[in-house]
Amino acid sequence: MLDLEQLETDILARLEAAESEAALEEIRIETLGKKGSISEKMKSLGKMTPEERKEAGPALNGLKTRVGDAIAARKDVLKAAALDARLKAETVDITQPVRSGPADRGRVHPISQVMDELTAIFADMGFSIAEGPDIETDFYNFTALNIPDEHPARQEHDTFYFNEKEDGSRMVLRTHTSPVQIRTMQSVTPPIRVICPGRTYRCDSDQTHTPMFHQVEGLVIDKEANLGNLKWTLQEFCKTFFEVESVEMRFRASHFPFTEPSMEVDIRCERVGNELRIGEGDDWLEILGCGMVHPNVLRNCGLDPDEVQGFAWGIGIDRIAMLKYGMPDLRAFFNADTRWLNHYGFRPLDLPTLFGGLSA
Ligand code: 2U9
Repeated sequence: MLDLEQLETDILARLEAAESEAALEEIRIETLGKKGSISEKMKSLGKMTPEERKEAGPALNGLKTRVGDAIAARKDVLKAAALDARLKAETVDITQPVRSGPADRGRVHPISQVMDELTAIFADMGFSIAEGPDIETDFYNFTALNIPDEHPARQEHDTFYFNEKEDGSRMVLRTHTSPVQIRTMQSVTPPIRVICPGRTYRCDSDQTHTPMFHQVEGLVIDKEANLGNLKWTLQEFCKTFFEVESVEMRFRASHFPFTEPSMEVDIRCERVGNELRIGEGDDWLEILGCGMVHPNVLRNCGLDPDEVQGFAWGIGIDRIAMLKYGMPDLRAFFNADTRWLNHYGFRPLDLPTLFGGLSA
């Protein structure tokens, strides 16, 4: 039996020295494989006398089991060591700065920023936000708004017309967002408090006009909505939007077909070098138009002017964005110049809110 003890000692020593799973597999085949040293010895059991077999059988079986166990144990050790080495090699240095992603590099366009600000301000006052199509019928863009055929306002608006349809009608690119308020009045029972931000189009292009521009219009319809409510709403809006304690506003009589009376509104301001200060100074700046909704407009939407009344206003978004953020040239808004956007744009995750700050 001595040779079995020697064999076992040799095999266990080899296993202890094996440094890889491949080396272990080699030893397994050489010992327990079909032609392995232990298997060969098992085959010789058949040629032994019963007495010899009685002693050699259990000894060989014991050896086979111990070698099998030793291979499995060594395999576990090698696996654990390999995992250890991998974990050490793959450690993450959490002191490294986070790699920048699209959310850090991208910028929100100032117009989108201002639209988000307007939405936050008016939503806080209880207004809904409504949107509508850019391509409109003549009825929604003009007729319903008390601008009948041949009315000079149709020319004043420098309208983009589509080709005539078979019935002689022509679709238009909306010249204001007012059609959205018409659709709202047709579908919502008063009281109504809604703002309609969006793209508008007029055939006009110079340093202060682009053929596509943005407006936000507001509409309130209720039993007793009045000029006092309109004034308060616009004053609150201006203070919050320009982020100042107080604003002084001047309401000048004007004329729009869809409102009566109609007003243009200026706010007090001061120019210091290139900077514009809102709320103080000796200068005035026109920022919006407004008025009480014309009774004809209410009638055109199926409302009774003896039952309800309302007020409305319109603001050029591009213009108030320029005033608030000091961008000198309107045309740069639409040039898609990433250097301009990197300079004037806003971080995508800094959403404007009233509690967190509009432009902080
Ligand atoms: C309905 C009834 C009335 C919206 C109004 C203005 C006055 C106005 C201009 C501001 C700058 C257009 O972008 S701008 O050039 N808008 O002066 N807008 S009242 O009145 C409405 C709208 C809808 C149903």
